Amino acid sequence: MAKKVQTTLDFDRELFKRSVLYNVKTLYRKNIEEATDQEIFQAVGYAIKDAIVDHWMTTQKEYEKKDPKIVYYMSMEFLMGRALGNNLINLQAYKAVKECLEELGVDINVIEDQEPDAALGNGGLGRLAACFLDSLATLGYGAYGCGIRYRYGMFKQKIRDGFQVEVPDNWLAVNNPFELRRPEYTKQVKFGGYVSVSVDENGRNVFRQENYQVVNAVPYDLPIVGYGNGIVNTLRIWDAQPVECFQLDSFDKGEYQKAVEQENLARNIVEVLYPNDNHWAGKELRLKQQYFFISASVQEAVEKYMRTHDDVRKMYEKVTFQLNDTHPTVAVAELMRILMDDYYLTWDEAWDVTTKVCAYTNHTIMAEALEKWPIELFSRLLPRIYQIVEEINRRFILDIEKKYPYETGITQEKIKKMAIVYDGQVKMAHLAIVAGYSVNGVARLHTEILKNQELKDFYEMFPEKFNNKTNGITQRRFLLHANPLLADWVTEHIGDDWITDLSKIKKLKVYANDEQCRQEFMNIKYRNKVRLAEYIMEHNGVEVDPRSIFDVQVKRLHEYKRQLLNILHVMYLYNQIKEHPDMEFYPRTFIFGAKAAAGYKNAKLTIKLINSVADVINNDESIDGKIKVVFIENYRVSNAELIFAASDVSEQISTASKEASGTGNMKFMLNGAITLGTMDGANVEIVEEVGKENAVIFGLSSDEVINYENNGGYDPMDIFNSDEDIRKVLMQLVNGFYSHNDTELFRTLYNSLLNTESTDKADRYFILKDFRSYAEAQKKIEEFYKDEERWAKAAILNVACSGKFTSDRTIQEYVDDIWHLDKVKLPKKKVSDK
Ligand code: 26W
Repeated sequence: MAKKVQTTLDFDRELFKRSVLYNVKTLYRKNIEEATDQEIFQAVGYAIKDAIVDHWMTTQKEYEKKDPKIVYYMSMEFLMGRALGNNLINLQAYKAVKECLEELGVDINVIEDQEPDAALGNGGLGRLAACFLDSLATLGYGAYGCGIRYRYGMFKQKIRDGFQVEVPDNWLAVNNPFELRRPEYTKQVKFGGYVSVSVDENGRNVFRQENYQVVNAVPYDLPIVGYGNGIVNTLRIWDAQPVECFQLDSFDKGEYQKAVEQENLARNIVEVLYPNDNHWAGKELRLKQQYFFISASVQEAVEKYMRTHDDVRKMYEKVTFQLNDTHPTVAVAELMRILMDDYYLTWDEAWDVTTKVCAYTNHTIMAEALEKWPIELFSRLLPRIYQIVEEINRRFILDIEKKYPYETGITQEKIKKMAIVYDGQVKMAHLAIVAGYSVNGVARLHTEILKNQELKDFYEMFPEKFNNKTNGITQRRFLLHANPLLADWVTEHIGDDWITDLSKIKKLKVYANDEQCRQEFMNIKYRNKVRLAEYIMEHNGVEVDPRSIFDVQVKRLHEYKRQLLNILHVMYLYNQIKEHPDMEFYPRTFIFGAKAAAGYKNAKLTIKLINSVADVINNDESIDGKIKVVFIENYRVSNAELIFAASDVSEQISTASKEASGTGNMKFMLNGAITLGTMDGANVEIVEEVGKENAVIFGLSSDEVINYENNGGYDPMDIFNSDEDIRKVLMQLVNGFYSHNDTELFRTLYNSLLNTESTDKADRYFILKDFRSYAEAQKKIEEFYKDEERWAKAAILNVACSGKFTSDRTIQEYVDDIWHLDKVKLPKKKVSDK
């Protein structure tokens, strides 16, 4: 008899192995020795999906029976990463499957590596959505993720000659064994045309969209497995299909044209994820994508509710929509449209439902990220939706006039700042705030900035809507799956409660004082560094020493995140070592990973700079390998899991006030890295939890930054003129030192820091202003690391104090304060032990 393994899945080892062999045979007419790794991945994927489907059906039946309130998490992005390993973890079947595969002569790591990442997102916002789905299922809340099944996800990044090259991510090229096509839930989505108004027999106005183009939205469901509780929720992503309308015998020229356009619309709409992070490009196709998945999702939500209820006016009792940033905000008007045009609710009735259903999360204060659609485009594409938005705006302006009557003298100013439609534009954030019953930021500091600066006027008008929900991450993926050595070590010491209740991890604190534990901990870190060093050797051909400090900055490339500050500091250190060859220096490996939006010049140039610096420094034998610089190609969820586990230093160095929260910072902390950061986003709360002696903080505060900004910036030339070391580094950008004597290659980076023409454009992100403080902080890191005992203590304390940053806590707060969902428990099944 095989060993007993605790799983919620009625996990039968023999059945699983038979199922894998059977799948290999029927899918590929091969036996397992003949099958490729990819084929075995497919076979394993289907075997696991089979097991999930039973739980999926049971869960959905239970939801039908209990009729709990559910949340629709509406998001343009879900950055799921790989599904296989995560599903096994949450089914509590990982170890059993690993052993079964071993018995079949198969290495589970090799099989996991066959799966392409589901990279349907850019960065933080998309990965947050994925963590939230994991937590919702684990906590037993009914939830749908609603999104788009992009044909091409986030581009794959290749580095050629140090430059980023974007390669299409054809993630569906082979086949996704976990997805389920649900054509029976197809919806029609209408674009363009015009709106006709007529009066029906009851004297009601009837609004009809005419002469429109229509696209079919076909859903694909992905299972979201809760940890150890048998719950399986659904991520529903929509594919676009042309409607069958070619009647070859009966069309005139106009119809033919329209049919071709319709088909093209369907073909284009879900083609590709826009690879912009924090930058709004205003593309027509992007608005089409937004309305496409929102219309389909809202239609489905209303229909689903009405299948088991009879009064749509009470929909808010059972349904809530969370809008993940403003990208899904057309949901507000789409819900109004359906309620009024299809269910004949009055405006006031529809508004009552809508404003009790929709809630909005803000993820950024970067001005260039704000969505403002030109009226011309918006009304042409979505004529009925635009009418509704206009009416919402008209009524909102009446409210403004009531709150700030004309005798106050500020009415016009308020209207100008707050109107939804103004100056030829539709402002999506304003629509989300006015129609939403909740507006939340994603870290305490971020929410305060929203209330006191960015959204001050709205806060004044609707103080009750504003609340904070500090982000979190799932420890199931980012510790249990990503770092099995540390996960096992934690469990050995404090038991496994932390997997579903991360607050328990504080029990680790006492072990920070235990010499043997510290050694065990550092040994695990070392082994994870070896694992990453092997990955770097394989992918970069660079040898790095796992005994050096692994100093890591991985995140999207953006000027406000200041990868440039990091690499300028590396250039400075290199100068120091060259000038003082005998100075004390603890070996350091600087690791970067980042994708730049395809059209973002300075970001792409920063990647080139990092690679150029790497080239020079890594090949300079005179420095004895004291510094290595590595740029990890194609940073994504799957290699992130390796990277966090192996990091000593977590670089979180955004200009204070700019990073809404950050979530990478939490993943590093959970894996025992020390934060080197500014007082920005969730760093503030990280330091609060772990204590400032266990992190290294530097730089301007967010108040100081905002102050400078309100007073026209500062003059970086003062620093350039007075600081010789900084000047030398800056000159190296334009004297060809890192560019084979090409003095122009990095000129725009140089100009972005110093542009002598106007001070307000120069160094917008306070890189030079913070440089010295950063360099000192880096020096502290070195001293800190050399004190092995203190470092190990601090690293363990970082793990032990990470409890707050689980997305389980975040989701519970959303449930308590915003969603008010009912928890569902499945009847416990007996665990089998075949
Ligand atoms: C319209 C273009 C665009 C695209 C993406 C604008 C804005 C975005 C996102 C809101 C950018 C984003 O991912 N923001 C990040 O959200 C994370 C989750 O809350 C935070 O942790 C990050 O600080 C924030 O930058």
